Amino acid sequence: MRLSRSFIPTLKETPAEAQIASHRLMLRAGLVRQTSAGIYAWLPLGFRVLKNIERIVREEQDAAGAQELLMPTIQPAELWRESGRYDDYGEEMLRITDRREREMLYGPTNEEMITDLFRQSVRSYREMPQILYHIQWKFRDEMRPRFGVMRGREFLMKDAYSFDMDYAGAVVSYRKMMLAYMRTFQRLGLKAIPMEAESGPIGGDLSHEFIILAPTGESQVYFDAAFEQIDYLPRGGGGFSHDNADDLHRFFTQMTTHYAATDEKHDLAAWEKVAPEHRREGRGIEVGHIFHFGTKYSKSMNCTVAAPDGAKVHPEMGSYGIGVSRLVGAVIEASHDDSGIIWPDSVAPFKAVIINLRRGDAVCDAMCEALYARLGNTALYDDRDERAGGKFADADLMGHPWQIIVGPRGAAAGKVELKRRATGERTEVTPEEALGRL
Ligand code: 5CA
Repeated sequence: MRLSRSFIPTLKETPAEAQIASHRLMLRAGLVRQTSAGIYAWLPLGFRVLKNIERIVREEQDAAGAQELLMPTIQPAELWRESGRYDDYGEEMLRITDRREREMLYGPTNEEMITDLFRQSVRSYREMPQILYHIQWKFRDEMRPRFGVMRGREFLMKDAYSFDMDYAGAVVSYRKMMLAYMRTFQRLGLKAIPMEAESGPIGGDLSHEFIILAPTGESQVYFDAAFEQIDYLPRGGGGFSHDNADDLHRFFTQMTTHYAATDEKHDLAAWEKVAPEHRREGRGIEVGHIFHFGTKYSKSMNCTVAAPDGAKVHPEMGSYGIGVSRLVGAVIEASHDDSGIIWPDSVAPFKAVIINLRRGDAVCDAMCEALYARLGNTALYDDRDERAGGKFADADLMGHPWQIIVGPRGAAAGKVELKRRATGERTEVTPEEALGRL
């Protein structure tokens, strides 16, 4: 994309309403704009990041054997009356009446709807187990929407639902999803820690939150530094496989042996057993939450599957959420400096920005155009008629992993400057070498 033709409305001033770095930077770099309290429009730069995160989440769900579908945002109230959650959900639920006076709602989550779809179609143990997921907008009329996309009212969630014949099967599904989560967060450049959690309005007896550290996090968290050493994506094989029960057991044992807890579940006696140099504590942001809730919905909604002996069994269920839009903010919280965002390569809206320091100079223009032709839509070309300082500041603010800086002196000698945003390291190279490095 040519910056001169793009819709990336950056701001020079720091918006007064933004209290935390990610919110400030998302507004300043032109990623989002608020359209109502807690509701945001995703502008081209922000939308590219959202799509990249969504793609990684999807790839890891698919790799774990979950199947993608898409359920609607608007749901009938009857389904929620069946489960008993229509009244329980309270003011957070946006209730809507259609022209025929039918009660509808904008879905805050989808346990009821997936259970309904499942009970209509699956009859036999032969079709089990199943894990289904979608990536869809949710609405929760949060009392205090804040911190930008971090706690919005409308937000994008990946929610998966597992159906198993028995508890042992449900535990395998739960572990598979947990592994998919750790792989997902590592690919996003995040160190997320699974912490035992309360299951709240979703219900159930087994639940983990996935927390990343950030000074502006909403809860205080404590964990063993051993988590920082675990590699969920080892190159050249090894690691844990989703399809191997021993691997899943070994994985889950690691996740639950090392100490990790939010303040709600913090256990001082257990904490004191962690070696002092291994104790990590700070504020945490919840980027995912998984639940095993057994037959809570399959029973209340009369969903049954025939077992081999013909008996009708209520499937054991779990649900698994990732805050896709929240992750855009969370990645920025984890990776920024005073000048702006520092995108991990995996989610960056553009791999690189080509900065033309002397627009109108034939050699600079030709070199930039040639680079841009090679990189295409994976690069942003800053072809604006602006002073160098402004271009550098915008490039740092937008946080592209690489900057290819083309100035008249270097260009005359067939060289560009390649800057790595994360380290600030600059090297003089030929355009060909620069392309090779990206
Ligand atoms: N049905 C379950 C799992 S599918 C569920 O709804 N879980 S949840 O309530 O914990 O939400 C899942 C994830 O969505 C959270 O971990 C969080 O990352 C994200 N999330 C929840 N509320 C918001 C919000 N108001 N704004 C942005 N993200 C949110």
